[in-house]
Amino acid sequence: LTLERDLRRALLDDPAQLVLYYQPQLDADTGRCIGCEALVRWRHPLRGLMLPGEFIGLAERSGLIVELGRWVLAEACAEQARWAAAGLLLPVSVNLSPVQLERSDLTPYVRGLVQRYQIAPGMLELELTEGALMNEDARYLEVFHALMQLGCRFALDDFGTGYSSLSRLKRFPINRLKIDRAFVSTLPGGGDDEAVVRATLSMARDMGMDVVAEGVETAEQQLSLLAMGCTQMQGYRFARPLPAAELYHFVARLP
Ligand code: G
Ligand code: G
Ligand code: MN
Ligand code: NA
Repeated sequence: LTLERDLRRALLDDPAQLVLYYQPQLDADTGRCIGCEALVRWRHPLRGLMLPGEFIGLAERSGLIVELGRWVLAEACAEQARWAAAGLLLPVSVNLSPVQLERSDLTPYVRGLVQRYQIAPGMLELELTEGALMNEDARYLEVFHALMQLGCRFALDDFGTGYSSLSRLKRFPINRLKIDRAFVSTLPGGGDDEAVVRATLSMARDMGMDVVAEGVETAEQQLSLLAMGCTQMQGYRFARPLPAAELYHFVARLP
C-alpha cells in the first residue's frame, strides 16, 4: 500500500523518479540496429532503482498503469524526437498493458504524441502479450484497430508461452512476433524449443510478419538463429537495456 502511494506520488509530483532504459534490437545479418525496446525503471527515493517486475503488477491492480503507461509513451516519443534531432532515426517499442487498450482515449493520446513530437506513427511499435489478445470485447478491438489505422505497429511479446491461435492472430493483425527467451536459451538443441522457433518463423513468413528473437545471450544462439533464418535479435549478447544516452552511443559505435 505504501508502494502504491509512492508510485501515485511519483506520477503526480515527481515523474523524474521514473526513467526509461532502451534495449537495442539488431539485424544480425547486417549488424545494424533496427530498433529498441523501452523498459521502465523507477528510482525509488528509499528503495533505489526498481525493475518493472517489482511495480507493474501493482500499477495494473491499482489502475495507476494508465497514468504510468501515458508517461512511458510520452517519454519514449520525446526521446525518439531527441534522437531524430541528433540524426538517429530509430523505431521504439513500448510495452502496453491490456488495461491501457481497454481505454478508448488511448488512440487520441497517441495521436497527440506523434503530432507533438513529429514522429511517423510507424516508428512506434506497441507490444502486447498473448493474454492481451484474449479480450473479445468490441471496444477493445476498436481501440486496437484505431491505433493500427493511425499507423502504429504491433508486436506480440513473449510469443510461444501463451495460447494465441491462428484465428486470433488474424483478428489482431500483428506486425511482428517476439520469440520468448525461454525458446532461445536452449538453442542450439535440436529439440522441442528449436521446433517452436522453426514453426514460428514459418508461420510468420506465411502471414507476412517479422520475427525478433528475445534473450539472445551467446554466439551459439545467434548462429543457430541465423541458420534457421531468424535475423532480428535482442539480448545481452548485444546489449543490456541502456539509459538513453548510452543507447545513442551504442548505435553510433556500430559499423
Ligand atoms: O526491464 P525488465 O528487463 O526487467 O522488464 C521486465 C518486464 O516488465 C518486461 O518484459 C515488460 O513486459 C515489463 N515492462 C517493462 N516496461 C514496461 C512498461 O513500460 N509498461 C508495461 N506495461 N510493462 C513493462
Ligand atoms: O517485455 P519483456 O518481458 O520481453 O522484457 C524483456 C525482459 O527481458 C527485460 O526484463 C530485459 O531486461 C530482459 N532481457 C533482455 N535481454 C535479456 C537476455 O539476453 N537474457 C535475459 N535473461 N533477460 C534479458
Ligand atoms: Mn517486451
Ligand atoms: Na518478452
